[in-house]
Amino acid sequence: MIRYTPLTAEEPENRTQMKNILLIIFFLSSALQGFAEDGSRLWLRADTKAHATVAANKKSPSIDIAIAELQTQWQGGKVNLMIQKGIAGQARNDNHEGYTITSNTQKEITIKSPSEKGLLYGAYHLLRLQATNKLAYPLNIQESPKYNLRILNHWDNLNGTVERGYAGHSIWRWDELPEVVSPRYKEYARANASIGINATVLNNVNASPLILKPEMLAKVKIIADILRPYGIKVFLSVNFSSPTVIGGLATSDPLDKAVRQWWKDKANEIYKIIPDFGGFLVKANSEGQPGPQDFGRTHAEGANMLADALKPHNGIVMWRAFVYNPTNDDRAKQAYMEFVPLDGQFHDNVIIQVKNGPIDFQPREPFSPLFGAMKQTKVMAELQITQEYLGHSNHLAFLAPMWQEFLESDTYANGKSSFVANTIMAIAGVANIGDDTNWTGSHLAQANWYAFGRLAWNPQLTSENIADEWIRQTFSQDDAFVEPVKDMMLNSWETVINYMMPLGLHHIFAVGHHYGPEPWGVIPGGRPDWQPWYFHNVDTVGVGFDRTKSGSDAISQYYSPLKEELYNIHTCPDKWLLWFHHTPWNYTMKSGRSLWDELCYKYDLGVQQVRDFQKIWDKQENQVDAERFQHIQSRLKIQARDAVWWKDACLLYFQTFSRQPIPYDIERPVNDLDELKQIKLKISNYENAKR
Ligand code: GCW
Repeated sequence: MIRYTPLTAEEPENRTQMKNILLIIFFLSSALQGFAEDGSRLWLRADTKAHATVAANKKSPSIDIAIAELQTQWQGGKVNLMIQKGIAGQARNDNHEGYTITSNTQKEITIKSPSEKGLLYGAYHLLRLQATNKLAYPLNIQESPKYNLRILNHWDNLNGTVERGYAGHSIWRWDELPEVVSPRYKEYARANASIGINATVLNNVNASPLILKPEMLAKVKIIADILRPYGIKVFLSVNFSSPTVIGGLATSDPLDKAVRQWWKDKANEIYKIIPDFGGFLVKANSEGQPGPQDFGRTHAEGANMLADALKPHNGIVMWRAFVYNPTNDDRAKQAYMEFVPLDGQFHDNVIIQVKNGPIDFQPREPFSPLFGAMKQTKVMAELQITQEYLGHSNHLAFLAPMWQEFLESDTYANGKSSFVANTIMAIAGVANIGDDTNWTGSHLAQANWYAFGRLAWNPQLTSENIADEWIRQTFSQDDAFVEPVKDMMLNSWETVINYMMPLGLHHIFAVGHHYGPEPWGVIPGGRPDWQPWYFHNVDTVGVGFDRTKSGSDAISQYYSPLKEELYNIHTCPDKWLLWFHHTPWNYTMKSGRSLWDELCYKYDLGVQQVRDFQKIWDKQENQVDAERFQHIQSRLKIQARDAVWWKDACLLYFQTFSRQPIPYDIERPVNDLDELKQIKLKISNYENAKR
């Protein structure tokens, strides 16, 4: 018999009993459903009640973290952490971040690395194996990252907004720093370290010169101090006009002596307070940002000036190749035209940061021809984790398959097989992180942060593997949950492409917010290369951008034999057809259908796939806590509505040119084109779309 203790002596016994019964019912029901979950713990949700024995042959802040993580979470026997120079094989890399994990028995495990950071990574590896049920003894693991620099780029402004951020405000509280230090900085560092991210750029590439003021640097220092033991270096985006704007100089010309001195002094000032500062990220002469061309100088002259200032401190410059001007030349060609002639002119601490595709983070792009083209220059890839063009944090789009398609693309540089992954020496990802409790605006978008880190460490990991790991750590080990959810995630990127921009269509977004469809969009007086028609070129003959010799000939920037494959409309892969060819409506596709019919089927398929996601997810109701279940369910509803919006808008608009019926076996439009044209979402570059 259960006896209830009265809450207070004064309360009548039956009321107290009633209260207690209610309390018990509440606890029982939350235990049955699992506790309410807000996503704040990301994929780091292991039980922390272990009391493991951990020994180390050195003491340091990073090793202390490794010890604490293992002590509280490791359920097996003793773990030895050993700094050891010259460990073997694959665990070696220039950065000394590799490690080995070995065991004879479950009772004793040894993690070795030449560096403290390597031991920390090894500890997280071991805990990941435990959290995903993948421990298999004896352990004999050798790991080292493919790239030495695995860096997040925050597009966070000093006023707390995040450009193309869909997870609330910036996590960096500049107004409170340096006095008030948010606990989130440490949680952020820990999450990144657990997946091998080792650097971060704190502020937007559309950079305010004010970031370099002494009072801001004092705040940056606090963040750098917190991230350091987690093996994360801090970088800053800088504005090329800083010498003029905050230094009071008459010019910011990179060949001017006083300007060069200003940057040297600034670098010295930074390194005095942040001795391991990483360096600068620069967006120059792009979308209105200042740059060396304002003074008749080249990108190389601009980058080298900054590189010279950073060089004595071992700092680097990441100089972005995202440049394009309203000229007569195809926007897709411009970065290559600008940068290839400069090959060989950049100093060795400059890395050119190139977006994965030649335009701008579209749902799907072929790789940028700059990869493999610069033989004497260091090149790194820039991926976009935040879903600027993939439905913001409303739509499910697991991006590992996109990044993998990119990294595995063969550039054929130098006339031989040469994958993108081997042409680059670092990877950056534009962060999808904000101050929302769940960090990324939606629970499922956390998987993209996770996948970025894992792929930057090892680009050969499969998307399936990454999704599996993430789901098991974040939600559940139960295969009945893991398998369908993994399937849904793995199909989600292609699904978004299907209902937004199949067959190589690109940039037909509503101008400005990049969320909904506006293939008809016109910005009166605006740049041609910001208008959707520039990209789809629809007419009564067909649709698509002609990048063959009869058009812009952007294809010529690729190597043989890829070039020939792309020139030929019959061998050009369907997924890029309308990227490279203005294709007639009646062109017979590989499926045997006409282009028009194929387009209709693709859009329809996208809609059906999202409906399937809803079914898959709704079935999981008993497998997952109510809070996350409902959150994801509501996001999928938005996605399903948006998919229909996209399908109807694009098909009804393109139909006014194709003048053919939408095949009768697919779902009929439920909207009218004129009504769809009236939709004007009022969203800025700084918020998630609400509809
Ligand atoms: O994708 C575009 C975005 C801009 C962004 C720019 C860039 C930071 O729409 O918001 O600016 O790319 O990458 O510089």
